[in-house]
Amino acid sequence: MKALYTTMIGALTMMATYSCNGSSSKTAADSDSITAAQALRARLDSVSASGKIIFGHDDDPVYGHTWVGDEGRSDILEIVGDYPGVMNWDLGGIELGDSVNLDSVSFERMRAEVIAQDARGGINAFSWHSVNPVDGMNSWACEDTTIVAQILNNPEVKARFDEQVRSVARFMNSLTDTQGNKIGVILRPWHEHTGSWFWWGEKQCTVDDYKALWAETRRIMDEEGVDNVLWAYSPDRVTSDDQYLERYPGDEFVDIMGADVYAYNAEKGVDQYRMAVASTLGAATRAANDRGKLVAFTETGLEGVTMPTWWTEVLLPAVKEWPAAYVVVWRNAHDKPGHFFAPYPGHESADNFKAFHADSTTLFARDLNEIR
Ligand code: BMA
Repeated sequence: MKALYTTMIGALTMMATYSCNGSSSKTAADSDSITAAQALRARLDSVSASGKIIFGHDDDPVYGHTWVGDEGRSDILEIVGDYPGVMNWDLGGIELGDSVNLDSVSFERMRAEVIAQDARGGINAFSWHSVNPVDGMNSWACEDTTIVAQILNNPEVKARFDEQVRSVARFMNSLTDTQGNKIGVILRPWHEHTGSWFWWGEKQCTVDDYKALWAETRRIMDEEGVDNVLWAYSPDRVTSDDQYLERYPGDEFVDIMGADVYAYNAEKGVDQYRMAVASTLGAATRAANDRGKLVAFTETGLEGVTMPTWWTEVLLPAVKEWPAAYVVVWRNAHDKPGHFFAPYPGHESADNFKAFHADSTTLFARDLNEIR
């Protein structure tokens, strides 16, 4: 029943998008009848239906492999002449009231770039490497296996968690375009929970507590009136559909079935990567099809892109085999020389990335501007 309802809403919002596209320049998000989240859902549905995939990059316009803080730059733009279609941003640090995130990106600049990305037709997604509300240690401090249980059962911790989530809600609610319309975005909390490297990981909380963490997050966000968010669920690599769905919080909380799968090693790891993509993105696809949800390859990449043909020989075939609405590669750090997942001008995979961009399957910001 739920799946049918969701599909109908998707179809209705798609009709609204198309009717708005006809004679006026109004976008679906301008319509009073649907939320910015529903309008974004309709756009992503039409991308999925076309069999194409949007390319995305984390922190794309705020720093690159050799620069930081410049305006109007992007390693991707400097190679292919266009911005990625999806930009991922990380909210880690917003829960502390900090003005910059955990990677020193200012939230003011982030908001400005979200607005700019939306204006050029692109899409924005968010992850959240939050500190824990027990002792304020970062996401990766996972020795304490009681954090989630304390959020749910200890009133003082719960109150601190509540305020952390509200700080995210305020940021989401502040994302408006120049006409004052809310911008539809994707939020992907409590990600990679099938691993055990974050305080919300598999060994750090029970199945029920993980699901309750999601429910509590949604309850608070709904209470704050956040209606411009599509919610993505994104396990790290899994080996079965059961494992993919073991901690799934429920159809009422999730819009996008995601998958985070990294390649570990260019020489020996390609086959293993293909298998991990097949099992994890495959599980996401089957789960999404059963429920009328979207599919996204929410994080991937080969650190240092150590294989010059990685784009057309590994990533492109993978996304053609497992179609998703978008694929995001992680950041090009400016202060950690080997920590990059997209090419930059002069990198040995840059030409191959041009071929990936030129392939008719991949969509970048300009392509998206044409289909809104
Ligand atoms: C990780 C690394 C870290 C970074 C974090 C949040 O995967 O890139 O350096 O701080 O993501 O962006």
